[in-house]
Amino acid sequence: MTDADPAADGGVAPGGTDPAVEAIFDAVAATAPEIRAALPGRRVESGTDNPSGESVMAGDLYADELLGDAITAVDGVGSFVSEERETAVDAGGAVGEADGEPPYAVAIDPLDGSSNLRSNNAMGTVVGVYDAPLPATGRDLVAAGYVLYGPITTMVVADDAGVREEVVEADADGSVSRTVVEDDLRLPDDPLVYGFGGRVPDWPDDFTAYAREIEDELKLRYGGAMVGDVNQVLTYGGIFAYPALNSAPDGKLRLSFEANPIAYIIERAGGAATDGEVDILDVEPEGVHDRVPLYVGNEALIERLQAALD
Ligand code: AHM
Ligand code: MG
Repeated sequence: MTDADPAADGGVAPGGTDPAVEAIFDAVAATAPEIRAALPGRRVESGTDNPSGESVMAGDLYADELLGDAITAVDGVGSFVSEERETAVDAGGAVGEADGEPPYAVAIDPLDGSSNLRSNNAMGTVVGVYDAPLPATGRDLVAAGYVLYGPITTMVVADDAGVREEVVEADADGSVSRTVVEDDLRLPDDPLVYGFGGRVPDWPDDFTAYAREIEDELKLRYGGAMVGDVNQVLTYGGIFAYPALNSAPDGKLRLSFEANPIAYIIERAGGAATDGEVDILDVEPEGVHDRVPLYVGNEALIERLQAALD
């Protein structure tokens, strides 16, 4: 396990987080160096499709198995769902019996941006901890986070107490340490960067008109992995979107595994998140693999976007 395991000694995690929630992020952090080390040999397609109909890379499968084992072993996890799995794994508990109390339902995107495996660019793991059976709205999140496999492995964790960034490192003795490097992440007031997914001819006209304005004001930062691109926005301020497309009105990203956790993090950091009409956290899901357009960033930029799409 990790050096920082508040559940082990009964202590309270930074920010007063529930020890069960902290144990979930301990499990995610403990897995990260192993996932990272396994990537060089897993840059090929696995030959299978996921429930969203997308080709699964060998790295996706490996990360999914490792994280599934680690998260379902945590006391306080009642259910586990993954972008790569059709159905939920029952981890031994009825989720949602009391607000803000375990057992929790944990939703993950094991390797976000895995098409970047071949080109060796950033990727991540996205985690949402819900206190209601899934599918649920983002209002049922009690915490969310992501690991960013960049030049440095970092983990961003958000809960009621705020948003913090940690460096995750494998130590020589095989343990994994979490070192808080930012304990109160806030979006900077003056936004600097933007990143929009999808092909421009596939953008609806109203979004294109908004994008033309933003291109004049901010600098483009788009790397093809939501986690990497959102981390740019969290660091420098700005807006990330995977918009509704003419060919895909619900966009590409998945509500439970991607949009909700990212919206929760950005909102806790002082920003805003919308599907173009309502706050992402209020979007009512029909199924756990639902897709949703996602626009996140500084509040003023999201307000302008919503006005542009009205
Ligand atoms: P994935 O989880 O299957 O990798 O898909 C999600 C990724 C996001 O990280 C990224 O924002 C988007 O898909 C990129 O899509 P595209 O390749 O269409 O630009
Ligand atoms: Mg993804």
